[in-house]
Amino acid sequence: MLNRRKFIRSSTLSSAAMFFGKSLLANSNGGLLKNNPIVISTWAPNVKANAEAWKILGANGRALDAVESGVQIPEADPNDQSVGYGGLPDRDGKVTLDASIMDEFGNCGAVAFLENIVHPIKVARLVMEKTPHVFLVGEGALQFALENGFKQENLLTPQSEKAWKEWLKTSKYDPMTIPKLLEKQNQPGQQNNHDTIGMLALDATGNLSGACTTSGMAYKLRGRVGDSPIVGAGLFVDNEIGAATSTGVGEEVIRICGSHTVVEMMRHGYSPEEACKKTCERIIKKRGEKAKDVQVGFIALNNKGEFGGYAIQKGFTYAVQSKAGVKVYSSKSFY
Ligand code: SD4
Repeated sequence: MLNRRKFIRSSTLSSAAMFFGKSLLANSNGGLLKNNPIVISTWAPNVKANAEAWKILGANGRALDAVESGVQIPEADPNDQSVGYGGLPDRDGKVTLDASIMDEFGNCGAVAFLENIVHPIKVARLVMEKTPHVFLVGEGALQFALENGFKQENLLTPQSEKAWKEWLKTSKYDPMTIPKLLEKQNQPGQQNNHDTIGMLALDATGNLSGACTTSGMAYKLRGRVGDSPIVGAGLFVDNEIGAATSTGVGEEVIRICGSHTVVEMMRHGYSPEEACKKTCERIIKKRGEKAKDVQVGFIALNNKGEFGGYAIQKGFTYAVQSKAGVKVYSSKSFY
C-alpha cells in the first residue's frame, strides 16, 4: 500500500526541486505505484516534451510512442540550440544530428551524422522497425530518410548561424565554454537553450522505452558522433530492470558505456540515483583531473517507476511527469 503521507513529506523535503504545477507524490528515489505511467527527461525545459509524451502515456498508450512523440518537441524548436532544428552547427557551420530509440523488447534503432532532417528520432524508429539493422549514418541515413518520405530542410537558424560566426573568431573548441557562450547570447530567463534530450518512459502496462536526440557538441569536428545515438552509451533500456540516458560530453560517456553501466548498477541493486552516481564516479576515477572540466549527467528509471539522476558538475536538471503532476529536479553532483 502506498504510504501517501510519507511521499508527500519526502517531496516537501526535496529542497533542490522546483515545482511546475502540482507536486509529484514521490521523492527523487522514486516510489511511485507500480503500473503508474511516468516520463522523465534530461533538463528542466523538457517539461514541454514530457507533456507531449504524457498525451500518450496518460491515455494508457505505449512508452515507445510516448518517447518518440515527446522528443520531437525540442527537435522542432528553433530556440533549442542543442537538438534538431536550430541546433548549433559543427565547426564547418553544418548542423548534424544524432538520435536513438529503444523499446521494451530490446529492439533499437539509431541514426548519426544526419543532415537536413528535422526529426531524426522518427528516422531512428524506422531504422528499428523497417530494416534488419540498428544504426545508419550520414549519407546512407539521409538516403533512407528521403526514401521514406522525409523532406530536406535547412536546420541552421539565423540565431545559430550568428553564434557560430561569433565562435569562428576564436575557433576554440572547449565543451565547457559552450554553455557559458549560450548563456551570454540568450535573454535572461530564457531557459530553452539547454541540452540534448534523453527521455525515458514507463507505460501503464509496465513497459519501458527510451529516446535520445541531439545536435551533438557545438562546433565539433565534421563527422564527430557523440554518445546519444550509441545504444549502451547515450541510451539503454532493459525491461527486466530499467532504463538510462545521458547528457554532456559524449566522449566520456562512450568510454564507459555509460547508460548500460547505469542499468547494470540497478541490476545489482542500486537505486536509480545511486546507479547514476556510481557511473559518474567511474568516469571521474578513470579520467582523474580531466573529469574536473567535463559535465556528464545521467537519469535513470526502473521498472517499478523509481527514478533518479546524478551529474559530475552542478547545474544538471531533469523533468518528471506522472499522474501526480509535473516536477523538475536539480540533480546532485560530484563537484
Ligand atoms: C554529445 N551528449 O553529442 C551529447 C551532447 C550533449 O549536453 O548531451 N550535450 O556528446
